[in-house]
Amino acid sequence: MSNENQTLEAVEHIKQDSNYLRGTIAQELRNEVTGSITPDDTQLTKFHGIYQQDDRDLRKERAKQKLEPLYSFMIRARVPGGICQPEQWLAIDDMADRYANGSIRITTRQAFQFHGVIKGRLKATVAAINQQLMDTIAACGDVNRNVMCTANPELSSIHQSVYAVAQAISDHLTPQTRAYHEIWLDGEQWTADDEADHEPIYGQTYLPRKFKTAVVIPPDNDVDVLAHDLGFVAIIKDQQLTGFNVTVGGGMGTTHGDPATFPLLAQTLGFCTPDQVLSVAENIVKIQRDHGDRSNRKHARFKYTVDDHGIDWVRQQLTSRMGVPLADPQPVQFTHNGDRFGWRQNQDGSWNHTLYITNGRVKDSADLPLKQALRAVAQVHRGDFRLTANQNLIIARVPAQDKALIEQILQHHGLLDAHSATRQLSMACVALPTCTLAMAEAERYLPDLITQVEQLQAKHGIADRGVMIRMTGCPNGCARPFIAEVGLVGKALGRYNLYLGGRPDGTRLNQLFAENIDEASIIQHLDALLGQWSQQGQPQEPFGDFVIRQGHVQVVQHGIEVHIQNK
Ligand code: SRM
Ligand code: SF4
Repeated sequence: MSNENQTLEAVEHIKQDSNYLRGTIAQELRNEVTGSITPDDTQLTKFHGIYQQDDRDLRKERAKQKLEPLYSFMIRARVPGGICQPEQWLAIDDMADRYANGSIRITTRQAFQFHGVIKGRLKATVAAINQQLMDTIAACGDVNRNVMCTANPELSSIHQSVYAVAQAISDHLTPQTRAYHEIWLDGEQWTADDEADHEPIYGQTYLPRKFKTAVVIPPDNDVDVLAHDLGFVAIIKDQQLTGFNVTVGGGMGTTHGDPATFPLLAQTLGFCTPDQVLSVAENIVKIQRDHGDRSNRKHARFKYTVDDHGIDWVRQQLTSRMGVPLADPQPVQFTHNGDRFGWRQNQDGSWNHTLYITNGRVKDSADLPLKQALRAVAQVHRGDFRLTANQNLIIARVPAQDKALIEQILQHHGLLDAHSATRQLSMACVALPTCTLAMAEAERYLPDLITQVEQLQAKHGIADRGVMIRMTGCPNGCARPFIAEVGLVGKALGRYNLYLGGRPDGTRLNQLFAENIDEASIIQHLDALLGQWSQQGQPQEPFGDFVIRQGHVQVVQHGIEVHIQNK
């Protein structure tokens, strides 16, 4: 392997010494002296879908009182392709109250998150998730994460077969270690006499970094396939799935002020048939396992492996590992990366209703009993639910005879209120108070900022037009801000970098327009730009295209240009 002579990152040693992700997690869970776990186990629990956090709103106050931070854990449950059954929804709803902070978070990768789980409840929560035929292993960590799949298209046999591919990739790339069952599900305990565990795909040190896969059905690009390490773009001819274009090397995460880090869009590698998909996925993962940079986690994502070696090198590697080359890619066109809201009918006569969920947070508030409403829906719903990659929820496959009942429940709870197109397109990551890496607010702030943008749009007579605004509390890019028409990326409390120029189909990176600005300045810039768009924009011209045509930002050819301000 080409990693052998590198000075390894500390995490590599932790993985190596962990006995396939066991570490001392089991013992730590029994340690009642502290609400936290050891730093090494903190790294390892990520592979089990668990992040140690503390309430950042209370950090200073607790330090003043000489108390340890108020530790709790975030647990992420994988939901491949975002499909979940009503019984599972009811169980998730119950778990949120029983074990966590009462809210459910739908993530930008079609998974569920619970926040505020205390150490003593971790095991019961993971066990409860598994009882519902979901799991948390590989929801985080240096492995392939929850596999995404287009949620949008009206249900058809094509969607079913594409979804089956996403599920198969997910199963194929799930770590095999028995540690998960031992620690969380009281599975048979490993003893030193046992034959060693093994990981046929990953090996003992797993991947150099997280790895993300998405499957998409054009023309929708709701999963933002080009932001992924590995993508499968379904090619459909005469209502038949003929195969997939394979894309590699996308990713969003960057570090402020470090020009060696940048977002990248994935490039197309070739075309594979449905029966080649698992071999492609496995071998791409193995290329990254063997050639990813284990000496520098900031340079360890597959996007850098692809960028450093070039796409032809990746092609050669894949061909030599598979024994056959991929075919030439097929032409593809994406039209949109948002969701389709409201009622839409499926080919079989059943219905889907897509609900806008503010930043994916499902909870009850004084003005919107959202969690109650969805519980009431789940109690009568005979289809399923789909979590979208835009943090929204589809009540899917509603039999025609149940449509009025579901509508009545939604109406009764105030969920049919209209939202502006801009709000429906918006996304914010979690950020404060739970995210340890947040530099600024996102989820708790974006809704208010959108209200101000709505006022600007109304003032300029363009209230009905949608602008895709995505906000993150730091440059890690969890709400994929670098492909938004307007990206706001946290720099410090109350201050953001403003990026402009993404395309509303997820196929173009944006570029830095203004750095480290506060709310007044954000509003001032958007006021001027939206005013120009209303006056000088061509009919149907997206805002992202307009700002480029006007020269406010440039078309970015390579991710390295994203942070270069176009003066
Ligand atoms: Fe993320 C780390 C939340 C999607 C890039 N992300 C984190 C952590 C776990 C913070 C940490 O490491 O301590 C955040 C937990 C916050 C909390 O309190 O819940 C976090 N990421 C999220 C979620 C929940 C955002 C959301 O609002 O939905 C998303 C969970 C997805 C899931 O279900 O698996 C989430 N994260 C993403 C995405 C979007 C995507 O994958 O489509 C990205 C950008 C794409 C990419 O990976 O390049 C993303 N998250 C990161 C990074 C930067 C990775 C990098 O390459 O540099 C980090 C930090 C890291 O890994 O070191 C990070
Ligand atoms: Fe946290 Fe940054 Fe991700 Fe937001 S983008 S959830 S602040 S890591």
